[in-house]
Amino acid sequence: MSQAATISNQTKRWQEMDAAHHIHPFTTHKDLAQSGARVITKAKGVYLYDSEGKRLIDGMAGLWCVQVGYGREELAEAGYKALKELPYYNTFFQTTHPYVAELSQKLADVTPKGIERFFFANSGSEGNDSAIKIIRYFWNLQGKPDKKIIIARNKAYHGVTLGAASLSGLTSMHPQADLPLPGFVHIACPYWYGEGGDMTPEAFGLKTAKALEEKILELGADNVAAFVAEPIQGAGGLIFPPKGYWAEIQAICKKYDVLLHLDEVICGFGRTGNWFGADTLGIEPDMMNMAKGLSSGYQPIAAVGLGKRVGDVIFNSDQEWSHGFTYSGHPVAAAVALANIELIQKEKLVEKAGGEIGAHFQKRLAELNDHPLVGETRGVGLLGAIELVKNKKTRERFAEDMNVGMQCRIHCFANGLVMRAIGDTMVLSPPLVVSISEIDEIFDLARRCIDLTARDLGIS
Ligand code: PXG
Repeated sequence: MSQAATISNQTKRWQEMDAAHHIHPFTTHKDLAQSGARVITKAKGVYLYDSEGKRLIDGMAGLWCVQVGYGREELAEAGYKALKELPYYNTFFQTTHPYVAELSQKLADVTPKGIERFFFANSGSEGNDSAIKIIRYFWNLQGKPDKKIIIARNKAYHGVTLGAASLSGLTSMHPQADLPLPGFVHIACPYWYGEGGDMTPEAFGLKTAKALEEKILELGADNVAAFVAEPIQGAGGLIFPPKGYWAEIQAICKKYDVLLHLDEVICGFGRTGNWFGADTLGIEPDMMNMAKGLSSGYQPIAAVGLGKRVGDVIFNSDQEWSHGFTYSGHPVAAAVALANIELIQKEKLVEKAGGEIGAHFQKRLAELNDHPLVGETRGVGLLGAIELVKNKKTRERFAEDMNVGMQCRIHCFANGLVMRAIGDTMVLSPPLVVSISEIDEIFDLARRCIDLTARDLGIS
């Protein structure tokens, strides 16, 4: 992403300050210092603008989060009003405020049936860490203190705090901090395209679901507290569970009295064409985690939703629950989240993602299957993945060190499209406000960039 000699002095100054003093998430800083960070200065609708005035169409809604698009007055005004009226107060010590009370009620309305009570945190990671503590506390209150092991999946992404990173199954995250912590184990995920071999997707899905039962039996059901999973795995490569997978997983959880905690951080708030991934996939979780689309990324806020079983035990306890953040249910974040959900409802963004807009996105995505570099596309609603492969028939991959996905991503940036590369899987997750013509622009650019990648590789 070299921006070389022509960049302005202002951009250079920002890049220098940044290189000298800013530690970026998930970044190789040596490489960044050489190339200089791209400086994004403003955004509107589905478009980003950098400090050099270059326009990019944001095929990723930021980091899978800007459901309502950029620059929405309604959210800015809701935040401004709260900043003026109640810029801060906490929800500790028997206190509340209108913003968090109304947001809790709204979440009870839009989340799957049975999810009734909400704890607020400031990020998806904190939400999952809070969920882990809730799970442990629940079993302690139930008089089953041995029921503590949490099972998650390979390639899962649940965040970066010690607990959330321990849940995560992206193993590259673990060694730097000596993770996972004790008590977290991982099983196979239903990544049929990459790991399913000769099996049908359904048979492979069933096999990977049965891996949960095998692990529970190996550990002893009396020691297993919960299974934690994203409805559709996001940052691990957009992995869609084959038909039957979730039904089997839920039956296993019930059979062995293992709680099901669903991580809806990416799938929530319309992304899959329904309010939640649980709705799209027919999942009835005991509890769930939300962030990202909850505020469309306009404010840092997350929520852990509890169903009756877990919620009742904690609510009916005589003990104080010893957990909470200074900013749990922050008034400004809560006001913006509430305005965001109201806007999603008013503009029928969930219905659009599940209807005409989502259908057009999926049609354009599927058209890429004719490309010689594309092994498979998969998607639902406004989520889409494009697997770049060496051999379409055998599903053979390019060598990892060829960084084909990264090459494609570089072409995307150069051509004005933000498309994420997860290994050699290209991912799209645009704002839910995306129009038909903007979807066309995204896919026209995506095809051009995949063409350019194929040309680099000498494939036609
Ligand atoms: N759960 C899921 C399912 C996520 O996708 C988190 C938890 C953690 O949320 P916070 O707010 O703590 O980041 C996430 C976050 C990527 C990417 O490039 C994905 C995430 C975050 C950053 C980058 O795919 N997902």
